[in-house]
Amino acid sequence: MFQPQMKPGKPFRRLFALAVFVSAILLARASVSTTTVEQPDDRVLNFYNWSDYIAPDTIANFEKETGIKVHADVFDSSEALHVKLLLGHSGYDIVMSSSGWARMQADGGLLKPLDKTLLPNLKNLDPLLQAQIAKLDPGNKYMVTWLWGYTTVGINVDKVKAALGDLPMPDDAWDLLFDPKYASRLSSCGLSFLDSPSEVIPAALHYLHRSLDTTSQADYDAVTVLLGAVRKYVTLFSSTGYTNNLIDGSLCVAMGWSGDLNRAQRQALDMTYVQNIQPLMPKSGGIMFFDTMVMPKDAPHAANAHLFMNYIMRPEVHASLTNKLLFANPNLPGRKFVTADIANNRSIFPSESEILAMDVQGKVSSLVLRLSSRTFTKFKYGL
Ligand code: N2P
Repeated sequence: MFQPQMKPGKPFRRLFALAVFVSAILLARASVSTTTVEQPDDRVLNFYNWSDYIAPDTIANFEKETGIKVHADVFDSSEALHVKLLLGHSGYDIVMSSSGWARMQADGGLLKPLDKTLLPNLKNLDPLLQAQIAKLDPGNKYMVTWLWGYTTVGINVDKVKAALGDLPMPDDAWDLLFDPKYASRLSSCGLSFLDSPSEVIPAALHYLHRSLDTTSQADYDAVTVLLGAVRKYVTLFSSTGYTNNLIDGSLCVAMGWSGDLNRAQRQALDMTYVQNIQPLMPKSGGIMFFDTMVMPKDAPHAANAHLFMNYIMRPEVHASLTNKLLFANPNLPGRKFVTADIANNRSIFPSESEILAMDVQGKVSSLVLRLSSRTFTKFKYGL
């Protein structure tokens, strides 16, 4: 049916005026959200962190002091965080990204650079570690290190000894997970892997003495063969619950993170049926990671994000994270607030030679992501 063309009569003019008005408001709001100037009632900070990765009083003390309300959500893998950032409009002001991922995210325009004038406590961070991070983040433009640690193997000493029987412990702890000779015996007392490509694949590449940043299909094929040979012995894929399973005795060997395994060891000592849990330091080295606070490009409360980061870098606050979580921190004047038994524990603060033996992942690329996620899916689901 023929529709008469709308003439710019009175109703149309009113509609047009309304549209201009609405777009002006939207534009004004957009410009507020891209600057660090906040309204006095914007007393909010949206924070996206790994599970079990903050002390109980960290947020409460910040809220009390600043009147800023912190909304905290958690994730369990770098992949999950990356998807949130790619989709955009997450609403988060600070997210906890491991350095190799954060580099890729900065290159992809997903992050907002720091305003260092708002971060005077950066002076507290160990210059050697800052230099290390600067290899990925030149000029330390985007990342503020929260904590660092390494991926390794944790065991229940008695159960592993019993399950191995006449087989002595291997020279290199990674053998417990990657060599079928050991894994086949340990399956009976529970053997778990972390549940994400970006944790399992680098450890497997390291075990095979390949570069963690490789994009060669042959290297991923070798990983597929390695993992395929132990798949039937894996009883659990977990990045959170594995510590409880070690503590309750339903797991005897787990790929896990240094601080989480150290906490499991301590918690187990408080139980009625004590499980003797031990985080091991593989002779060939663990996989080192730096978890860093970064701001998404569209962080709505950037000024509050800076306040929070500066608060974390206070010596006592950074030390309290380490005291609670048993992961190392980069804060030099904070060292004296770290309890002596933690500061002297080599599985929390490894020796220089242990650090030198470790592998660190460089910048993650989309090709590495594709290759490792395909390889991990084959491993986990046999696809
Ligand atoms: C703690 C999470 C450790 C983070 N549960 C590993 N990058």
